[in-house]
Amino acid sequence: MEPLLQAGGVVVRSFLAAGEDRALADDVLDGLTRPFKELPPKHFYDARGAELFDRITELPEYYPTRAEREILVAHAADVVALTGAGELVELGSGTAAKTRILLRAMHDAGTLRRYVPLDVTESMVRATAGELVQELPGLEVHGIVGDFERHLAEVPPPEAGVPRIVAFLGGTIGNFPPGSRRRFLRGVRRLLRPGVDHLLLGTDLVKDPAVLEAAYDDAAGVTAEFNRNVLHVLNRELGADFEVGAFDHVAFFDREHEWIELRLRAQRHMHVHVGALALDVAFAAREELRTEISAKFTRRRLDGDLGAAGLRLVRVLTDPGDRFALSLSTPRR
Ligand code: AVJ
Repeated sequence: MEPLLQAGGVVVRSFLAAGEDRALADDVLDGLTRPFKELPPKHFYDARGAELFDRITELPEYYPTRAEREILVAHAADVVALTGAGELVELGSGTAAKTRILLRAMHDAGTLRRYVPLDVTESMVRATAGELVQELPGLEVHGIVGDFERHLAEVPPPEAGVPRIVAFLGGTIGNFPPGSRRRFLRGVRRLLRPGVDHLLLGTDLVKDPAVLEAAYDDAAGVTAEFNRNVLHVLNRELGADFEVGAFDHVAFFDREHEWIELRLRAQRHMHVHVGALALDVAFAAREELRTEISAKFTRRRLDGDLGAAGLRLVRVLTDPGDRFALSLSTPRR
């Protein structure tokens, strides 16, 4: 893949190509032909889905984004002092709204060298890169347009003598089912040098189920729209004929697994045709399709998952309300 050079310290490389339609098609074929239907949450995020998610982060009920930002505002300087970081690699960087707080702290500490955002949305990687090199003179941005589940190996090697932080914020780690979560963390660990680099991980915390459920079933119905949006994606990208309004939004906290589940429940018996897959799918009345799990963490779960990936917890930072945690960990030698 040829690097696409822009002015002023920015390189953006794209690793997404025609293969993406294939990935969606495979996920849909796998997910809709099993007895318990399921779609992976990454397909929520077309342009409309990304905009709906942005609106979710502003909802009164959806506290994680605000809680994580509070932690960063209070502790970014400590994180930089503890790690000495000169490079920030961010997985799923999006608009990099919260990342700016960290980059600014690195700049203020005089350590800032390079920012490596990795995101599936090329326009966001480019826009963010352009803005940041303006805001932070001397910053190099090496953007990667890719999927953090498949393209971790495309992250450039660290520079000698420049400590790195790999940040995975927002609680997105909670979208992985338990087994793949640990596998993913092992992949992340390979980006880190023992004794030098750190993972900065955002995790939502277990709390009163009523608070959790409200965060995923807001009064304004934005999360319901976000959830149903995945059916619009399938209609458009795969020529499916989902009657989107005939699916109800369902959100509940599974106390045994300690995760939030989003589902779409068919209002009645239905047949759906997926043109691109020549696939017919039947939904029974009230049958549910799982669209997301969002795991909530305890200190124990965090320790367990990081430990299983060969990482050792260095610090756990929380907001004053103990709703969300940002943790720093480093490879065990
Ligand atoms: C972006 C995965 C962190 O799980 O809270 C928000 C996505 N889904 N409301 C989350 C989401 C419904 C969000 N993450």
